[in-house]
Amino acid sequence: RPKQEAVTTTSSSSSSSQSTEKPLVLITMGSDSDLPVLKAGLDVLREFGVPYALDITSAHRTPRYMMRVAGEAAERGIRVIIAAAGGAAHLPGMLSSETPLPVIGVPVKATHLDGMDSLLSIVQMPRGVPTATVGINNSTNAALLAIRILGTFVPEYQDKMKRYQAEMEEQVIVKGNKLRE
Ligand code: RP5
Repeated sequence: RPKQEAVTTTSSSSSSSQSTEKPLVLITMGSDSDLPVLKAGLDVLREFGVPYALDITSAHRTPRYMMRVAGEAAERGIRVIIAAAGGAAHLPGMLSSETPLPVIGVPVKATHLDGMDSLLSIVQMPRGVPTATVGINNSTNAALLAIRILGTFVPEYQDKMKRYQAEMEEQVIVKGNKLRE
């Protein structure tokens, strides 16, 4: 079985940020070498108190396991999948093809092509298999988008998102005020 990050072991096939709560977001990646890029997004999910599961599901090295995880995600109670991959980044799209859940792809800058290969591999999906795509290495936005999706049916997350946006606005205004002084 593919290696998993040692967080808190749950009864599922992955790990969760909160052992008592069922994960709502599955964060998976093509390789453990993608994990540093996902760190910022994991921090955001923790900040918002969103239970998540982590996994490694390579489209090329573990295709059968990847399809099994995708096929079982919805019945496990997962509501959004975040998938990071670099190079020929087929993971997010393949997950999308096997699950009815929203999938957010994070292109990872893993090669000499500066992540453009990953970005184009993820964003250019055929009609019928939508896969949201954030900027190269931008796991922060992947997590924030996942929380916005959860916020459509969990008021707590939408309230936290409103506060996050208000704080962000305030910080920029304060910086502008300082520049104008
Ligand atoms: C992709 O190949 C992974 O998502 C990773 O970004 C890249 C390199 O993987 P490793 O060779 O570091 O395992 O499948």
